[in-house]
Amino acid sequence: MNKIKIRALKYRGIFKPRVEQRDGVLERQIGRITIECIVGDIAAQKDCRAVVNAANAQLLPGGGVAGAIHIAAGPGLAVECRKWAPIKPGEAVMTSGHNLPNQYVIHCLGPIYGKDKPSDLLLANCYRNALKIMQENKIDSIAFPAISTGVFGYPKAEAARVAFKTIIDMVGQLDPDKRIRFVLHTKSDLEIHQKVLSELTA
Ligand code: AR6
Repeated sequence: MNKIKIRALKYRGIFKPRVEQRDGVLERQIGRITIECIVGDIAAQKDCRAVVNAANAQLLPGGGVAGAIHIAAGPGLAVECRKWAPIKPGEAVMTSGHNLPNQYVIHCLGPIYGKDKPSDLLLANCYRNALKIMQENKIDSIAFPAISTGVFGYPKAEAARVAFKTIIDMVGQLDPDKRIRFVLHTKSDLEIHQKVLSELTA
């Protein structure tokens, strides 16, 4: 959603960003959708119905997020993943959460920055497809990691901009009262995401 569209929605009273900042957590309300940014472990989000995996194409255990999720979920997750693999950059598929505290895992394959092109569109597809799955399955809360910003090398601020823009664009297609959380690995990643989200919704 571009600035003119946001201004028009603000004028019509649909888009009223409400900002709350507490204990380093940014919470932003867009319509009746809440976006939160926190520092934490993606595999320990007890209060989210679904958690997103920054997967590899084969949906196998890996490093980073994929390592944390598969370790916490147990071996049953890799077995269930076999029926969906391989997936392409930008795609998302859903499995159950196994031993994770979440009912579902949504696996997204982010683009390798500079190799899978156009990287921004492929990254946006990850967020769009994950939110479509969220909507279709009436999932009320979801936790995302910063897809592609680790091993896949996507610059963090650029990736955050793509992620938040995609979500803001989709707000009108989502049922109300959904909670979308970004779980960042470090305080500096949190600060980058907070800055970008604030700029996009100022
Ligand atoms: N919780 C939250 N964020 C994390 C965690 C965690 N436990 N661990 C890392 N991050 P990455 P990608 C951050 O590499 O770039 C895997 O090996 C990390 O600092 O997990 O999409 C897969 O098998 C970074 O900001 O995902 C794939 O082959 C972000 O999460 C490949 O890496 C994503 O880092 C996927 O690469």
